[in-house]
Amino acid sequence: MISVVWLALGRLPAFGGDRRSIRAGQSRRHRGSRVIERTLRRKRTFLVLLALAAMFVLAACAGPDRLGIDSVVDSDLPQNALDPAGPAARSIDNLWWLVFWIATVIFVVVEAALIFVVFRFRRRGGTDEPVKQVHGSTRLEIVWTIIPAVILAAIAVPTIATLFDLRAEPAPSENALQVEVTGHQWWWEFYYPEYDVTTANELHIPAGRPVYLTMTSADVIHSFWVPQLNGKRDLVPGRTTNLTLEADEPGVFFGQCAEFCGLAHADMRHRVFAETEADFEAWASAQAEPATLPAEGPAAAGWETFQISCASCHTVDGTSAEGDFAPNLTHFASRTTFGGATFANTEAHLREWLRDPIDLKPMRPDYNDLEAGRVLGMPNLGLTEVEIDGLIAFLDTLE
Ligand code: HEC
Ligand SMILES: [Cu+2]
Repeated sequence: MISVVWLALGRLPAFGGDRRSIRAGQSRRHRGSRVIERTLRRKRTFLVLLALAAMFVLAACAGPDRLGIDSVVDSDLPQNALDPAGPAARSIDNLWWLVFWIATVIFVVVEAALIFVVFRFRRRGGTDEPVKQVHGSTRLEIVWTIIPAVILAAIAVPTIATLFDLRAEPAPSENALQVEVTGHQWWWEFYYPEYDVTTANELHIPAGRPVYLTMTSADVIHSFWVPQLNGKRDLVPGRTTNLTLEADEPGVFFGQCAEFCGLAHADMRHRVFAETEADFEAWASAQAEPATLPAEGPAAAGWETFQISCASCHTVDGTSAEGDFAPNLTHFASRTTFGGATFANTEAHLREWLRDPIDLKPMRPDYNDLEAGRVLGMPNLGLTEVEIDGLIAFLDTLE
């Protein structure tokens, strides 16, 4: 937004240096130029006002929490990278502050020198004598080349050290938990090979123990980012990349896809639930259990509908539903959110989702091609209210 304002100011000749040339022209061409200058000034005011208006409109984009998804955390800034909650994020934070303070000192020194020079050497007493020129001074040129070079070299040392530290795979002695992450347009798949557990959007990890993510993408480039736990790392189709997460204490940490990946990029979020070792083990072994199918009632009717309308895309472990194009729903009821961790997992949201998924989340299922392995969202399946009741009852059994 600031750059828009600058653009508005900079593009107009009636500002800064160009004004002088207009003045010069004015003496030559008199009234005509004065009219031009007035028009330009009006246009400039208009553009500045326009940029300010756009700033307020865009700032209003962060709307209220309509879907109730923020109730899990009690922070106004759940994605604050300056509030690190683990060793990797802390080392980034330390580096950030180091650079910040160095930059602050430079800023103060340069501005102080600037102000001093402006006042000390200002034009006095109406004399028009030219000031002493230092243009071409070799000594000055060398000094102001060496000083920044030394500063940059000094900053490079901790920066590069931190980069290598962050990239290092945890030592075997650290007993890292392995998780395979796949980015999809527009949701996250998490697979725990040790437990043979697949889940979506909500990553559970043991606190105080490193978690080594091995990541790839099923379609376009995504980027995994949980600001309180580590920096960003891209997920690239056809390649694997790695990232280590570690949380000091149990807690919930928010993240989101940090690389524009198409229509619903903004709704491709994730949550990390850091738990005590015991809670994590309990969670993992519950997730490893296959589903038990309901024998009767609306839930059983829901399972019938599921087999017809949903099983081509979704998997429910331990059943005939083995679709490989969408979030694994075996323990869907144990998740707090769905749809890229964008909607609280409540009956009301689920009903809206099943009536028309695109109404909740912008997706393009009209481009789906299951044969080619391309899925760009969940289609509107034209379900009746009775079918939806059954499906909700069925999904509710998947704990
Ligand atoms: C053409 C494939 C397809 C079919 C058929 C399909 N879905 Fe989906 N479904 C998806 C995709 C893709 C997503 C992920 C959407 C997203 O978040 O971007 C999804 C997400 C969901 C979610 C949210 C899961 C989560 O954890 O985020 C639920 C619940 C769901 N579908 C239920 C159903 C039900 C019930 C049916 C059958 C009536 C069904 N789906 C049919 C593709 C499909
Ligand atoms: Cu993405």
